[in-house]
Amino acid sequence: MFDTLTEKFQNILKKIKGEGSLNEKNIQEVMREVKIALLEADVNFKVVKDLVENVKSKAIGKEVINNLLPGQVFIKIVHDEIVSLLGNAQSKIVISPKPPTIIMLVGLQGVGKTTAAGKLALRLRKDGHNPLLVAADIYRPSAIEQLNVLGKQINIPVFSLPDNNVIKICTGALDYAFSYNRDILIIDTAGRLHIDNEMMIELKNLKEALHPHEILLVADAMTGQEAVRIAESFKSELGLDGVILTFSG
Ligand SMILES: Nc1nc2c(ncn2[C@@H]2O[C@H](COP(=O)(O)OP(=O)(O)O)[C@@H](O)[C@H]2O)c(=O)[nH]1
Ligand SMILES: [Mg+2]
Repeated sequence: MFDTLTEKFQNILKKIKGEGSLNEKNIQEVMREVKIALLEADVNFKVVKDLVENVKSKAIGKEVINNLLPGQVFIKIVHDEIVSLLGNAQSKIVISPKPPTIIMLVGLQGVGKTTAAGKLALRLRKDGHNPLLVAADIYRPSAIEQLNVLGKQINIPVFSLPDNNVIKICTGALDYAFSYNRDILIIDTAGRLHIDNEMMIELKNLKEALHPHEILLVADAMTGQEAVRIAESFKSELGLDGVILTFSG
């Protein structure tokens, strides 16, 4: 999603870079294109409206008009607004002072949980941690194997048990982490095609048993407003500490 958006913005910005001067009229035109691009990317209408208003008033306020490099000033204003729209605040994963830190990855089937588990493990290892991947997706026969293969590729241990009780698997993983000094558990949970009660109950039980430090939702950014709806649902049912967006496009 953001790739197409970035491309569209680049084209729009190229156009205004070429303008000798900017005036209220061409600012209006550019902002109309920015607005269409954002709406096509399924960004919430109200968010788009606010962004366009902010940029317009800042552009005029900062005297983009008559500036020697109007395009540059304007580009910076638009850029800053988009960064703030997508979220300025960078929050780090909370690492528990008492290891192991437990991170639960949740989300619907096929959104990229297992892949994200691997990426997260790599990132945390770079930061000096010793993560352990935990195979808690017990319904699809290939899911455990997929995590095992991934773990081998990136040389990070994977904990699994031939058991159909996810709580047992995860407490087993905790014991393993204590014994082998793994300071972070990344739990790859099972998703479903749609939000269903059974999945939520399983996740709630797991949460109650493990007291995870972080519950992160993995969602597909390509699904736009649908991803927002899913996030809201997980947030109210289970509670979320963060979201990992994947891009299937
Ligand atoms: N293009 C793209 N594909 C992804 C991304 N994350 C995962 N995938 C692919 O999406 C498919 C499902 O991913 P997987 O991690 O198995 O999803 P899970 O069912 O939620 O565990 C796999 O074919 C992945 O290679 C991503 O960020 N971008
Ligand atoms: Mg998976």
